[in-house]
Amino acid sequence: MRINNDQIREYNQRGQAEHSRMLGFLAETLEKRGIDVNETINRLHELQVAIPSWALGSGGTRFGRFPVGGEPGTLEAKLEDVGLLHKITQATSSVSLHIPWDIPEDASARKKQAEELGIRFEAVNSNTFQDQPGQPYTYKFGSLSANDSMSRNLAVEHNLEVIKYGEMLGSKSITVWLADGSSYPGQNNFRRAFRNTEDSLHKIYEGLPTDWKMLIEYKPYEPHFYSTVIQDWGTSLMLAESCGKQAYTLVDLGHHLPNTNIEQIVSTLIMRGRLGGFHFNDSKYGDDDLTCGSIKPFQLFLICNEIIDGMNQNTAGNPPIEWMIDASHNLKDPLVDLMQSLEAIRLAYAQALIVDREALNEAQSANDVSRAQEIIQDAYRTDMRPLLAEVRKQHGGALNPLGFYRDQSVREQLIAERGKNVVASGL
Ligand code: RM4
Ligand code: MN
Ligand code: MN
Repeated sequence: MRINNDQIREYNQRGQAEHSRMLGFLAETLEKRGIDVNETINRLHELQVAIPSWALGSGGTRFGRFPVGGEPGTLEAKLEDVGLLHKITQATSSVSLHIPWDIPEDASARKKQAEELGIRFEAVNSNTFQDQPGQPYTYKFGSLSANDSMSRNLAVEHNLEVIKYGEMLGSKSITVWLADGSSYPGQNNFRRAFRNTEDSLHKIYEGLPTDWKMLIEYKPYEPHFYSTVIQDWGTSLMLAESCGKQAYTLVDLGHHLPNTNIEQIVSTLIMRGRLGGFHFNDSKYGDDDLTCGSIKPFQLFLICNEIIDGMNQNTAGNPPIEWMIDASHNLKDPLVDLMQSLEAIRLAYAQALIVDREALNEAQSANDVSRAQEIIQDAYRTDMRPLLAEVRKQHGGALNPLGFYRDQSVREQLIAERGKNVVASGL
C-alpha cells in the first residue's frame, strides 16, 4: 500500500493548531537558552536510522510466535513497509538486509524499488548462526571460530557472498555477528577459538571492497551460555584493529551484562575512531530486543550525549556512525513498535543536542558535581517532542506518526492486501 502526500497533509491540518501552540512554547524556551532552533531541526533530520529487514514481521521467542497479520512475505513487500515507515516518519531512509533471510532475487529491481521509495541499502548482515537446508558442514560448534576448517571456510565464503549481494544493492558495509561460543567449561579452547576467528575475519577483510566497512558485533552470552568468542567491546576492538582501518566495532544496546556503562564504551570507541555502527533496542535483563527507550530512556539519552560530544571533537576521525534498530516485536504491531523506537531515539538525541556543553565543561573542570548533574538533567527533562513533530512536518511526514497510522487503519489495509496468515522471514 502507498500513502500519498494529501493524506498526510489533511491529517496534519487537523493537528496544526495544537502543534503550533506547543512548538511556540518550546522554541521560545530553547531560544532563551541560546539554542538555535533551526540548526537543531536540521541536525535531527540528519539522524536517519535503518530498519532491519527481519524486524518487519512478528518476532518470536523460543516459546512461540504470534503473527500480527499482513506481514511482508517477500523482500519486495518488506521494502514497501520500510517505504511506508519513512513516508510517515521521515526518519528511516535505509534498510539493512539479513542474508540468507532476504536474498535479493532480482537485485536491480529491488534497488530501483528502493530508490522510488526514497530509501537505500545500509549494512548487509551475514548469518552463520543457523544451518541452511542442505548445508555440507555445520555451524553447530561454531562458524568463523570452528575447529573444523570446512565449517570455517564455509562461513568465510558465506560472508564474501553477502558482500557480493551488498555490492549489487549499493551497500557499503557488512555486519558480522557470531553466535560462536561454548556452553560448558572445557568444551573449547579460548585462544584457539579467538585465533580461528581472527584468521577468518582477515580472510573476509581481504575481500572487502576498498570503500566498505566491516562492523564487528559483540555479545556476552546467548545462544551459548558459558563463553562467547567475541564477548565484549574490547575483544571486538582487538579484532577490528587486527583486521585494519576499514574494520570497526558495532555496539548493540542489548549485548551487555546488566548495569554495564554503555555510554562509557561508546565514548572510548569514538575516541579511538572505531565506533562503526549501532544497534538500538532496549532491555531489562539481556538481549531482550525491546522497543528503544521503553525501559531505560535515560541511558539512551546518556549514550546520545556521548556520541554527540565525541563526534563534536572527533580527533580520531571516527566515520559517520551507522544507525540501525535491532529489535524484535512479539507483542506489538511491528510497524507501530518501530515508529515508537524511531521516536525514542530521536527524542534522546534531541535532548542530548541541547546539553549546555560549555557550562558542563566548566562544571567538570571545577569539580562542581551537583552543577554538572543539573546540566545533564536539565537537558534530559526538556520535552523536545514538538520539535520532532516539526522536523517531520517540514519534510512531509506526519505530525504524529502513530496517530496517523491508526487514523488511516494501515494494519487493517495491509491485512486486506496480504492476508492474515502471511509470515515474514526472520527469527
Ligand atoms: C543477534 C544480533 C544481530 C542480529 C541477530 C538477529 O543477537 O543482535 O545483530 O542480526 O541477533
Ligand atoms: Mn544486533
Ligand atoms: Mn541481539
